[in-house]
Amino acid sequence: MSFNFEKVTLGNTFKDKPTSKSLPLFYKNKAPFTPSNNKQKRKVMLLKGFIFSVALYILYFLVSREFSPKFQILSNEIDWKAAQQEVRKATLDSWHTYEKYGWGTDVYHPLSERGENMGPKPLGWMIVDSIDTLMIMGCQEEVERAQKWIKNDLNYKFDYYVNNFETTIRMLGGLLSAFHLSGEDLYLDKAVGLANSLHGAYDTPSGIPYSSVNLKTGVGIKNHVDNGASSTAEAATVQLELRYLAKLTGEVDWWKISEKVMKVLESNKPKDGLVPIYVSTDTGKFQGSLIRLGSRGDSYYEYLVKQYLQTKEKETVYYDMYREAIDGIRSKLLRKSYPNGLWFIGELDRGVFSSKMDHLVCFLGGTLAVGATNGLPLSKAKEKEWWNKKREEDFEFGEELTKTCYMMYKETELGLSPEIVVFNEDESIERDFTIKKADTHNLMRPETVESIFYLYRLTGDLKYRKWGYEIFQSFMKYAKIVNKNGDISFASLQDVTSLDNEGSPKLRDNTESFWFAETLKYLYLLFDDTNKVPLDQYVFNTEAHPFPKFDLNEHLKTGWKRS
Ligand code: DMJ
Repeated sequence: MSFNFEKVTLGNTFKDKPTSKSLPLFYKNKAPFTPSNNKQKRKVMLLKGFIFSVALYILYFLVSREFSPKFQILSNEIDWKAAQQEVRKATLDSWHTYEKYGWGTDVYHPLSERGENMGPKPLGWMIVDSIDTLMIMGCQEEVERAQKWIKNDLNYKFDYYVNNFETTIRMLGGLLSAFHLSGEDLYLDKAVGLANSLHGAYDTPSGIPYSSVNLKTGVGIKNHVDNGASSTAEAATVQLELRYLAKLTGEVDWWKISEKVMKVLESNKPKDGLVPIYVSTDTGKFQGSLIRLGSRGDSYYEYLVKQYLQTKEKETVYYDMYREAIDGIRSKLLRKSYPNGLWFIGELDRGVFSSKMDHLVCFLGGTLAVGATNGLPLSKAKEKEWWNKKREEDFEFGEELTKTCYMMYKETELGLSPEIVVFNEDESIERDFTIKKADTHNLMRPETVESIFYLYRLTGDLKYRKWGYEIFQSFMKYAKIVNKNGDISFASLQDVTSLDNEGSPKLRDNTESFWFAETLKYLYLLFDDTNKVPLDQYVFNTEAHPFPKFDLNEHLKTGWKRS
């Protein structure tokens, strides 16, 4: 088999190299040296030496203030190529352990060293979600084994109910990007088979998909809880995948069913562009009043702007909806914590604000940044005629939110973020956020390193690489386990606020597939100097599977207008 790595390195113009903006001040402002005689020359040199030392000291002072003693090592030079190889090695080490003890199964338990399927047969949860990460990292042998497994052991026609959204973003998304990166028809064939099995989920009175669908019969079923409503984010986070499938196969139906969902959601005329997190499959009306950018709400906002980007900024209807939503988030959900003024996004229920923020919300920093620049480096975007104050503000918002998310790691005992924090606005309390006992876990989620990756790519500011490296180091220190045979795995953490009585991290017996699909991929790309997967040519789906942007045509174009 052959991989078309040409494709992933397309547009290899080193856009992510630091720009002059990120160079030290003394380097940028260096004046031409024109001494009139030797004595004067020596004086000038001495003076320069002095200024240089002072500048170095100030720089050192600022850097060591920024990074707490825990991360002091990072004030020294980091070899980014080596950092990238460290990420690749961590990926391969843990992948090999999965191959050894859990090969082919959907769920891997690293403590008990066993795999398990979710249904009667495997869905490829681990392998399909991870294969494009292995391709991007150039892990040829591992990809070959995964491809063989997909060819021989993966068949989506069996009697089992899957979650339509999760299966679409992870499995369909994984197969489509594997097809794009490798050019192997196998992946597209499997993607079409899977999409056909999922199709029944859209067969609802409103067009809003059911939460679950039977792979064999194609019959969709309503959510068992929440009055049968689907999550808004789940309904509105299948569009990138279905549109790309339509583009590749020419089957316009995929385009239409995904577009219909957006039209129905929009017909609710959400106030300030903010949507409640449940929607009825019968009526297409929102249910309840809880609004948040965490679970069940998050990727609705992400896919608004990404649908616009995917189609090379031609479908402005989605940008309009996004614009409205971001303005709504800014006016209704954005606040600053006390004492350090960290920008955070709270939740709203029946108009009542709560300062709780899920780690899941951390995707928004990167989305805001890439949405502001259309995937161009910030300096280039600023030269475009479409650059404006709103985009400038979005970018700043993205940077501030990403800083907050980084602080959610930096401020815990283990240097890893909890699942949820509660921000403080009370001036009598000297802590920016607190963590409830039930929320101290960390599933090795990607959202913060995802945003850090976007911001590094778009600004070239090395601070972002350093932040990403710190987080990676914390995973290496606390989530990594080595068994008696020397096999390495990474496990979710039960509690990022403390160690157990023996001084060891408290772990959960689970490795989420998004650890491979997203967290490790974004870290690898963060340290990449070759602009792999250029952001002006690709959109990442919400599970970090990259799809190329493409042109509309007479069949694939916006078929609706805002109500
Ligand atoms: C992933 O499956 C996706 O990133 C999704 O959008 C949100 N949750 C997980 C990762 O945290």
